[in-house]
Amino acid sequence: MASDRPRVLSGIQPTSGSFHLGNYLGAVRQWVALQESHDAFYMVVDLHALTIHPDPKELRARTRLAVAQLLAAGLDPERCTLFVQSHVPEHTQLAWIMNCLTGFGEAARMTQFKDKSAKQGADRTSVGLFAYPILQVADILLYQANEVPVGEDQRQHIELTRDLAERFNGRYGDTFTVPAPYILKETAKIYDLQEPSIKMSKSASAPKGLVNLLDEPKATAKKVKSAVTDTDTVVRYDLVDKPGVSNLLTIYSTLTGAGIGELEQRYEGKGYGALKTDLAEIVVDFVTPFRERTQQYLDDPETLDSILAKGAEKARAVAAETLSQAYDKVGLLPAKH
Ligand code: ATP
Ligand code: LTN
Repeated sequence: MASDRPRVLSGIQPTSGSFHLGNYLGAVRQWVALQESHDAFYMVVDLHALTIHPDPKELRARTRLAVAQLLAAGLDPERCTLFVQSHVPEHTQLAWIMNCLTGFGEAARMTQFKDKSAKQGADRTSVGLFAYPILQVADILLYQANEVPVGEDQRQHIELTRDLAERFNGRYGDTFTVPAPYILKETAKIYDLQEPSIKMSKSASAPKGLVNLLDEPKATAKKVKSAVTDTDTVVRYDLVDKPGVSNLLTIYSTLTGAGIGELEQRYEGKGYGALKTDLAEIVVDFVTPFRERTQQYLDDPETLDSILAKGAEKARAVAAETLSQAYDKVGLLPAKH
């Protein structure tokens, strides 16, 4: 593998029966592109998923499903390292070191934690949810990643990663690469089709606002056609005054490669109906083969398992090396074999 390439690393949770359009356009699409130019590590973060107490059978099934969807989206195990987080025990080991380096107040300021714990109430919020971003820090630092391709909602967690890498390096000597977020401006935040002021999200969106890639394509077409726009009729990109239309233009532009300006011209005088009808067809043309490919991977669990076994082996080689450096730096006594 070309180790002179810059390294990228990212992860996705197996917490849903399907990826949604926000996951794909905001993150996974970039993962696919970056495997051509970078030394790429991608994982399904099953340990992070435990913070929402999934049913054990469902978690196992969704972990496989997430891998199948990543392959269907275009990840190629010959071009990237694809693995499951819990197959590499070094993640939780480095997480402990990072826990000890993080201030309580610092962790309490993470906005995703604040939002989620406020929704659930303090009694139902686990220490795991509190420490979630710190496990993510360990995920990234273990691989000495230069860049982390994610959506805008993850920016604060990458900031924390940078802070902890610098703190560790300052205290114990240079050990970790300080990573940068890789967030594409155009697709950093895909919005809910019904409530274009909030991000499309598996946990916060109502079904009509959420496009799941594995849904029945006909139902998806209907959702796109009934997306909320505004009372005007002009197709123009304007996130402040026309968030609904702008979101549709972003999705259209990213899936087809057409520029936003070009689309504004194409739909001049035609109104929102034409835009939505065409976009519905574009989305259906995208999800239909995606569903088929996902199913094919699911139908062949042996191939899936062998991809994951190779991925874990490659990941572990890197992770174990970093962990042993970190253990040594903080002063843990090495075990003699
Ligand atoms: P939740 O909202 O329930 O926390 P999610 O729908 O954001 O979950 P995740 O599994 O947390 O899904 O996200 C996986 C990746 O997809 C992350 O990189 C995240 O930034 C990105 N992502 C999620 N939703 C969007 C969105 N609406 N627009 C752009 N990127 C997104
Ligand atoms: N919190 C991330 C998932 C995640 C991640 C990572 C992303 C866990 N570990 C490491 C990038 C790098 C999310 O998408 N909700």
